[in-house]
Amino acid sequence: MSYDRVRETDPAVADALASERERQNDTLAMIASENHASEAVMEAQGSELTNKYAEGYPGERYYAGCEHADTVEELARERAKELWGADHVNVQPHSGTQANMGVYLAMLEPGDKILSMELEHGGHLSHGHPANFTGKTYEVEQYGVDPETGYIDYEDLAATAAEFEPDIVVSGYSAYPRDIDFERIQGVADDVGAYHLADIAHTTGLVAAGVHSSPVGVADFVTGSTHKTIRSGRGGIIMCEEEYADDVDAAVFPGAQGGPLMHNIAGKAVGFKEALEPEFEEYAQQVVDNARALGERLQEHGFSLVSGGTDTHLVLVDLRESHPETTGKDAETALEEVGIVLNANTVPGETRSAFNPSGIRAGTPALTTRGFGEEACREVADLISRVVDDYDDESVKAEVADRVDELTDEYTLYD
Ligand code: DSN
Repeated sequence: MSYDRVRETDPAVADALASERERQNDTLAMIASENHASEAVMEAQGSELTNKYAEGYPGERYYAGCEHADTVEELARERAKELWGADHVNVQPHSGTQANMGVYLAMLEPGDKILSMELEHGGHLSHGHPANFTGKTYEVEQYGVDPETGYIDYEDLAATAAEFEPDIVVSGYSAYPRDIDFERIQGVADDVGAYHLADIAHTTGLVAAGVHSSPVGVADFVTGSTHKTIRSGRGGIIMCEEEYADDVDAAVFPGAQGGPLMHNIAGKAVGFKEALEPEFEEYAQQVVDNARALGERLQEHGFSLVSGGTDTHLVLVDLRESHPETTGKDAETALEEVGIVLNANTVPGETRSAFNPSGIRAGTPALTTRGFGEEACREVADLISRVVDDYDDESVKAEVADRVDELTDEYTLYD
């Protein structure tokens, strides 16, 4: 995109947009929740549908002139059903958090009980954090991973559920590198008469491609965001069985949202079409293979991975053993200086703070989109190791930055 018309109106924003494109082209995006959408998805998101109000659902809108909005939303819904095998889909949530809000609003009353994973063990703000509306509206109890293994402690989860008697059990995580036994968590929820919400925000693409276990048809509700591993337009999605469809739809609109972001729904439809192509399965498998290669090479360099590895698109590095004096922020800052963009992250048993935690989280969805394979990801692990080992050494950082430049030139992204 040229941004010529933005430039005529607003050079300051045009400069920022062009600079952001350069930033994405010239750096390695390893924030596990990020990806690079196709030009087709971005074009759809920038379409005239940004102008259209379409409160309601296809065929039942509150405004005139919605025929093309209906076409787009129907396509997004039908493609989502095919991708994930869902009975009912709502593609209107503005984000993953708003998708979760839709389910809570549909099924819970204020004061009801949520059982979810602790944030520092890989959970999410919208699963009941005190700073989030969920923590303020509902009673929350949390479970975690086994501190020794880094895997979900399913027995502890069952025991906590029996004692707490939640109304809803939340699974699906933001920094958990392992596959999830959704059947077992559904069993826990069934035993205590609770609903089960599986939030697959991070793994939507892996689940759609069959390279991660699917909660669809297992959990009562499945939510996700649509711009992470599934690489479509930005926003959220809810999937459920037909029996909950009316409640969920009413909770999203008019319960939690007004007019849907139809331009984003167009981006979702286009991205879902791309994900239905056979190449997407190869992409998703490569994301996981790349994360494994990255993690194994980091381990060869002495880094400690939470759970000892990964089954997904991300690795969670606990720096405390290998680099006890280095915080996650130290590593994040130094790596950003060389063009490797990832995030500091809490780790199970965190001994620092959420703002300056002891770990880093690194994901491979965006690198894989620009063509990285396992050998290139092993090299990225080498580069990360060099920088974290000597993050004050300017000559090391300069050498690594040069190599990042070469890699971004070799694996091109946007024109
Ligand atoms: N911000 C996302 C992440 O990085 O995991 C979750 O919403």
